[in-house]
Amino acid sequence: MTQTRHFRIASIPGDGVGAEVVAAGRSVLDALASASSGTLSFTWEEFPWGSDYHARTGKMIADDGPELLRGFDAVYFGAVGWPTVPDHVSLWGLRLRLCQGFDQWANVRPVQFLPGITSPLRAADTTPLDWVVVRENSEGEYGGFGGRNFAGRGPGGEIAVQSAVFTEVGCERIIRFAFDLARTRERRKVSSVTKSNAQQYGMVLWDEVFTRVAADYPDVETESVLVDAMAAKFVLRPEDLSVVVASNLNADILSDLGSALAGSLGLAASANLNPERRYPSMFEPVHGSAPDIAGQGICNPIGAIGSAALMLDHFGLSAEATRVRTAIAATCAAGTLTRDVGGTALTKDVTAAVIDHLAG
Ligand code: GGG
Repeated sequence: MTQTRHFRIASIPGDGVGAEVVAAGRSVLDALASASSGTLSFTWEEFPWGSDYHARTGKMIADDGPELLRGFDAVYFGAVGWPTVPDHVSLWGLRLRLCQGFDQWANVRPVQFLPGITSPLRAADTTPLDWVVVRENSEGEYGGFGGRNFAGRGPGGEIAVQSAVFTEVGCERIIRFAFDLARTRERRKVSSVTKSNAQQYGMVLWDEVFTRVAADYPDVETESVLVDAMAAKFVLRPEDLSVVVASNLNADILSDLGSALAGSLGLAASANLNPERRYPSMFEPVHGSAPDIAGQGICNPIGAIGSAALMLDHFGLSAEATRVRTAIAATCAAGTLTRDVGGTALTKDVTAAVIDHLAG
């Protein structure tokens, strides 16, 4: 008898276009379940946290929010950020609170060139490129350490300190994660990114850990590249990349660059993983809340649908994840594209096309 695989997903649409793209990803997964003849099912519970919730309560998430989420198989997240709440308050109050609270220390951000989409780098019909940015997601520049000091200083004399924290354990686990991921890819290569010539403590520790860990993976090619040089390499020699591992801030910036080079930030998917599975992992498009286009039905749902595919991978449903990715590629190849990638299709058109292509 075939077993039904059932997953409970907490959805947090968040702010702006978050609601539109989460609805899109959710309907793709529901379509997959409907077509599974009862062998796959998802139940969803939606949580209304974000900047509107902040306007009503003064908080981005309910006090017992993390506790409520703990029992779910995954969290599916939209976007955070709205002009009514300072960005550092909304980010720390929701996304970073969940990532750090659930020890989602590995943020996986694939950079994928899709058929039918012209990138600033290359024509739509050239061989597609893909690489993965692995972002340290728990410490580094986003550790939250620092402060502002007014003491004894007059106007214009304030000092603010923002410390980056690098622990040997934190560096080692993300670097090993990157090497393990490289072993699953055709090109077994890890590029480590720091700015250790200028940041001589934490990033030198990162470099040392990278060299030590690399010795355990003699079958994997390696390189250590400064972040400024890596930004240039993304543009000039992207075909030389496979897995790029970097600190929280550097990988945040590089992954946005990668998705822009692939055609649009709206295409980029991500997974915030707690690899030990002690806590739920969280899946979200890389893009933010896009207040300029929110509510118009024109945002690109591909990043969120790709994030749903990463969630399927996490559930061990790799065949289903591949089906979703194949349907995304077919949708783009057929020219059903939103405005950000040169088309005129609406969010709902792209979503419906992906669902149609699921059938093969
Ligand atoms: N869906 C991702 C999102 O809402 N990102 C907003 C943002 O500013 N993120 C910064 C970060 O990734 O740390």
